[in-house]
Amino acid sequence: MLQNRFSPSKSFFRRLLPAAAFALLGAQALVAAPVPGMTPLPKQHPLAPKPYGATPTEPQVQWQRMEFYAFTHFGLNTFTGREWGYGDESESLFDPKNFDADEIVKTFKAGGMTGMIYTAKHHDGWCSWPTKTTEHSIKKSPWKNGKGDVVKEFAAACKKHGIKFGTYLSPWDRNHPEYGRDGYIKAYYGQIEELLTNYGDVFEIWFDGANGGDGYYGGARERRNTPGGADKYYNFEQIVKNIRKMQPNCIVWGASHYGDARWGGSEGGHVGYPHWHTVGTQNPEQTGSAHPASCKEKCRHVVSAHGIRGGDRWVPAEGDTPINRGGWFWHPGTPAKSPEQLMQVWFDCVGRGANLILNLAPDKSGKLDPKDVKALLEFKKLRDLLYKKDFARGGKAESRTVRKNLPAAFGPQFLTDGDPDTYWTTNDKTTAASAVVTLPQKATFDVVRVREEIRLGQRVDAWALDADVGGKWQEVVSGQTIGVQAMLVLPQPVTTQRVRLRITSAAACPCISELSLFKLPAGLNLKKAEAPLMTAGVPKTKWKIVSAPAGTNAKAAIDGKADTFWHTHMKQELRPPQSIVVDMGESLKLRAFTYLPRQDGTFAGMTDRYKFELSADGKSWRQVAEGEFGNLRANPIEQTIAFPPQNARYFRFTGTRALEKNHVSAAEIGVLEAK
Ligand code: FUL
Repeated sequence: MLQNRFSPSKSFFRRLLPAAAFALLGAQALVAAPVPGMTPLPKQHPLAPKPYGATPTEPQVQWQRMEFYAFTHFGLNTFTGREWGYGDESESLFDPKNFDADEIVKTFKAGGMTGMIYTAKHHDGWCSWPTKTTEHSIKKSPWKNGKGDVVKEFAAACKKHGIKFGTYLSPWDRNHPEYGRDGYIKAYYGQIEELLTNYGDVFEIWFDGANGGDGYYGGARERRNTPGGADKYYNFEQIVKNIRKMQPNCIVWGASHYGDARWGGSEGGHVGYPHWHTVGTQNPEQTGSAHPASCKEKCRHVVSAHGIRGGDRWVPAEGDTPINRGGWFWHPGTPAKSPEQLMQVWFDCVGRGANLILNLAPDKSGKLDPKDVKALLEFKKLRDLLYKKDFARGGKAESRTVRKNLPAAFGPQFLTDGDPDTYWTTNDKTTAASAVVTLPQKATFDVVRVREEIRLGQRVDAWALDADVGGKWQEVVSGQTIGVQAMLVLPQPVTTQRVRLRITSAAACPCISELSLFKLPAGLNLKKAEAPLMTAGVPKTKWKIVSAPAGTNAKAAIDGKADTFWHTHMKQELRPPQSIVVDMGESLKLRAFTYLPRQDGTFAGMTDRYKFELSADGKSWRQVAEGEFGNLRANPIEQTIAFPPQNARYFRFTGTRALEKNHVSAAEIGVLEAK
């Protein structure tokens, strides 16, 4: 059959004949220039529509098809229970007695993941491979007598099990004495080079946007920034050029707008809808990476989540989230997200055209948490059930609107052939069109998935699906953007044998590669939003506020409700430090306290540095913990801070610094008893 694509895998001729011979046969003979190490994508038909706006590179197209892979946070934080190490942690902490990269990667594969990204270095600066660039590395750790290399073991396991390996190398380094100066840049470039030249193919490298702040910095213990901004300090433009030479297929995540992939705008995994794969590089407010004074954090989040319609650069989103509700690194006893919630994330991420990177973190022994593994495998089962049958596949598709009257090349039959490289398209001036699909059998479905041929750009603004119900067309769902895919859940299941896809608005003639219909697994209840995790600690029934700044709603910090919060911004801001003192009504042996940041999506007064004190009588106090809640801005989840078990009747929580503005807030403060 003549097609608008040339399919190397399907064509036996391709192996036998040179391209010129195909031209004579009249098929789409031209083979795309192969990208080293990648199966080439078919070349476009000579009469295909011209690309609209920004388009993906070939590695981006291949990457956007990976859909789902693992994130693995594993390092010194695993042993300290922190989310952001300060940089002064001892290398001797890293000793995971039962670490087995093979077993972990096998689990990822069993979970349907197509790759993994390992945090080779997190913000604490500890390198999990024997780098030449710093002494703060695995060489000084007792694991394997300092001869170990976690990067090497993960890379080898991925190769063995046939999934792709990627890495995360934090630009912010809270250990390095030269951080914030030129000396660090040299070391950092060296680290990139080591990771990209010594471990085989790396499909993606992450340049995290968390940058600058206080840290150990070789003993200076001070606050350091990135002079001139992160872009300038690291020179991401240069970094990306270097990477292209070392690994041309490697997807660069972040790196300002020089990279190939962007953050999805939340650490809940979901991305925005409508969802554009493009961003604007000409206006700092449209890059989704920088946050200049004019573009506050919110603007960054919105652009990351939604992209920019008609943006000049293809920088698709990746939604990231930990499977465990305790954070990115392993924390004892914290629960996993439910498979139902993971399914909702799937729809709100992959179903909007983004890739999903789901974190599973090994514990201190080096093993994945069984709760996380169970959730991953149940999540896989649900996806298998969802995708078990595409009711549209093989259906007969018809349309009056076919490009150049060449149905063999551009007809709607490609909608149901299961091949993402073939597509139905129209004449250039047509921006609204419809196609009717008669399903092989009458079917009941409640999920529709549509895909655009993204190599020609992202074109569609609006579409709808109609079902033939008793001989009449009835709209059952409508969507906005499509891109790589748009997968929507219908308000209720529909039974029919005929559907009509209507593209109602597009910036250029639509190029639609697939239409699929699925049925949600029986009994599945998608969970829109899960209540924030609040550990059931000591019951608060006997608790009384002893003191708090006058006029502040201190009770909101101990009312057991996540949606109310105490804050010290009354008529004017009460600058930190600000404290709250609680009488628990009895003496208890305590081992930890919990802090739930405000959950209303804003950062004013969100406390990222704290002090925690205990007292038997409410008069004499001893400090049991002091420090930082890491990563609150991107992931404002409950924080659990452990301290040596001890008796107390009173506690005093003090917020000593706020993320934004100048006051202190808390949605909830709790304590955990020692057994
Ligand atoms: C964030 C980091 O600050 C977190 O610790 C984590 O690594 C997450 C994936 O990215 O920006």
